[in-house]
Amino acid sequence: MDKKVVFSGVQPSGKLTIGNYLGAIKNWVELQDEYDCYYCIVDLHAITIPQVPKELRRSTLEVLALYMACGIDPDKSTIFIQSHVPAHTELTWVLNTISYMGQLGRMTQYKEKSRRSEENLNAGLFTYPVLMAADILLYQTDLVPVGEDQKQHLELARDLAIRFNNKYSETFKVPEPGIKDVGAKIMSLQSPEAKMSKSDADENAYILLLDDKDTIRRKIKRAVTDSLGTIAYNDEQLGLKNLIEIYSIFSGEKIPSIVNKYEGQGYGKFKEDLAEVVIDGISNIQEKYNYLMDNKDYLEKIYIKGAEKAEYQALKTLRKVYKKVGFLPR
Ligand code: AQP
Repeated sequence: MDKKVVFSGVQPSGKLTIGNYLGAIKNWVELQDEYDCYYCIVDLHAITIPQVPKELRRSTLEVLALYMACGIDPDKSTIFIQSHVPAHTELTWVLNTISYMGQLGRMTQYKEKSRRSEENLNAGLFTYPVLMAADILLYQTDLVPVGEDQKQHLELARDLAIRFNNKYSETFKVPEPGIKDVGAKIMSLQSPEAKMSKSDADENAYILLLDDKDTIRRKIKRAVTDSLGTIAYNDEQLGLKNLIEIYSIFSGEKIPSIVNKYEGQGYGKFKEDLAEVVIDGISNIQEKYNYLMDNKDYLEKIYIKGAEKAEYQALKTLRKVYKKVGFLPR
């Protein structure tokens, strides 16, 4: 029997945070044996925000190396760069024609990013979720492992699949979201009511997968907590709640056991230990990453092979779509 399909991606729009890792990539690794996985570096999405071309090229390679350093195995999963498979933009065009302006205007990420990008309020920001739907639907995806912030976009991908199927007959699989209970929304270390984001202007708000040990210790020490001074896991102590979740996922220790262990102690000791847990959790990734970045020829082979495999699958779906909408075959 054919394996079910997984698709997910990360934008090469800056260094990856532990939010990207805990909310997405770490979960991807666990799916590789059971599913046919497509893991994409979504560079077409990244240019909806101004990028420096030279840095975008470098970031794309860095994200590829980070995927592999985190445990994505190119022998098991297809790793590729979005712009290398033109079917993504071609399907986007078709899906644009069945997307409603009203629904796109209600997307939270569009509202937030357009507020932050007033001088660059481009149409790409608006149609970003349609491109994301195309990414997913091209591979007849069953499951999309993402963080909580992508839930609304995934809902749109499902709507578009159903709308197209109803209009033209069964064509797309309707994908399911794969969102974990813990770790799906790692919060900013400086404003724990906002999500940790790699494009945050305040670098103390996030921990990067490539931060060095002292930087990690410093950022965790400075993380905003509260004045209650007691270790507890609840919604009144959002900063602490976030730190406890990070501790739990990296260490594998259950949340009640962590709270028990630090009960009666101040935040200082907990933060010190948390820093070491995070450092421990990512030092292996950093080592592998450095090795891979010294082997760019190898990385190139991986993304060329990945694009070939992805394109083969993507074109199967695109041909079907073109036929259904009435395009004459070449
Ligand atoms: N804070 C987070 N907690 C849990 N999961 C997260 N993800 C992102 N931030 C968190 C998940 O990471 C995957 C890739 O995200 P992306 O790079 O495509 O875009 P994003 O969601 O917009 O992430 P950032 O870090 O906030 O990027 P910028 O700052 O460039 O916009 C997704 O599965 C996402 O859910």
